[in-house]
Amino acid sequence: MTTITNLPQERRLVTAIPGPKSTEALARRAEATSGGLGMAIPVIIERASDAILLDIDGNQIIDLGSGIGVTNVGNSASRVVDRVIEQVQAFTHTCFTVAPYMNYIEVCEILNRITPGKFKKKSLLVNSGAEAVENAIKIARYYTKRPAVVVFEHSYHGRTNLTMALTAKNMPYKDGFGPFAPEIYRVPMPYSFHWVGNKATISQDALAIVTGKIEKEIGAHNVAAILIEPIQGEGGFVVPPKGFLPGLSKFASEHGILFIADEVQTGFARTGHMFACEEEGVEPDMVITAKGIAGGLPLAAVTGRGEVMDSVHVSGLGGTYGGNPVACAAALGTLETIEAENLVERANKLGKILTDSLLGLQKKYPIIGEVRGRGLMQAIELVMPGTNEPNTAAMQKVVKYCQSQGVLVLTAGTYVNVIRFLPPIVITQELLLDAMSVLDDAFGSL
Ligand code: PLZ
Repeated sequence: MTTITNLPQERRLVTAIPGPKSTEALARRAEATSGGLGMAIPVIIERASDAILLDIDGNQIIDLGSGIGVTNVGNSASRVVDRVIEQVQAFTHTCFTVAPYMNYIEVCEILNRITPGKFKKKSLLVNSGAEAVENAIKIARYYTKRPAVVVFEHSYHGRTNLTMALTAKNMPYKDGFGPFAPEIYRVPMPYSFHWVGNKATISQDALAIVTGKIEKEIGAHNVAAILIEPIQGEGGFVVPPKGFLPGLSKFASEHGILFIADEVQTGFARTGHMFACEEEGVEPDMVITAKGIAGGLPLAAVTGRGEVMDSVHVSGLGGTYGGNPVACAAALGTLETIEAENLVERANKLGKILTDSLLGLQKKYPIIGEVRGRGLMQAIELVMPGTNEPNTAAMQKVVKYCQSQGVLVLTAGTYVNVIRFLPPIVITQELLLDAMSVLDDAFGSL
């Protein structure tokens, strides 16, 4: 059914970046769109397939960002496109809470089955990661009848009022946008690269600090939920030390606190598991998903214990577009692709190649302070050699160089010194290695 012709999976530059057509179009962008919007690469995209973005000047750019961890199955993946076309021709919208339809139910059935946790689960579909986080907190407060929510340093959960409060970093997310929602308590995150204590005992030490704060400063009986990203995304791909998440989840269940995993960036095969919590067998009471769920169409979900998800009164949850049928069709195509193309396994296999490349670069270039992450969610943190002091200037130069050579990489990090790699999981090995050789040249050019 698909009529699109896929782009050859190769990097090709025919103009400078940005080329003349993009330059002209970007002037219109500046004139027409809010100045509050950022831009990672200064080009205008005409089409894309798998891991290649084609700009309006004819440049083919390697995508190592997947639109921030969204197009895990590749851009315009054929199963997604086919199902979307079919759905859009059938009907585009009824509102699930007005007149329900099957693919919303099917997506929920799959989420209930594939998210971690061997217990009865139910799901709610919404439009964005932030909206899913908002709903998870609403439901957790309703179920527990408690007000407080515990979140972590370096966390990112969204840009709405509640999720800004949950997000750690001031600039650019929060500065000037307050006042923020109350009853949010931030606790330390075991970020080993910057941990000042003993790194050998970081997991136990951090757990002791976090649980101590919850008991002494908040009162565990006041806490509705502990909300955490199993690998922090925007914060700089901070991987919690082994034992931390299981310890936290155990503490939560001992105190009637719901353990909520924000798998918005880590979900859907990204880290070499379907969900990052699986790495240590953690079974959250609620899992929040978005991004990779629907191959680029706006969809997000809250999946949780049946009794928690059912505790809310009828019509207490909803929204006009949540679980839109076209987005649900895309999700079914996405989930089918992940399974059919063994993308969990592929994220592991390519992840090893990525780790090897990055560790190789670290040996050559001492400004790479740390290589971390799992599967195809990995990052390098740039420092002043021999220290853990952030090197933002080097990060900016490397990113700019990569762009000029047709490689799109994203940045991250509380200290603005992390380059992250989130390629589509379907990226070819050749393309990934080509991008790594450009990255090598970028460091060489410093
Ligand atoms: N939770 C863990 O990573 C979105 C933000 C991009 P939305 N991260 C990308 C930007 O600059 O706005 C994210 C996330 C985690 C929640 C969210 C929020 O998801 O779909 O962007 O609302």
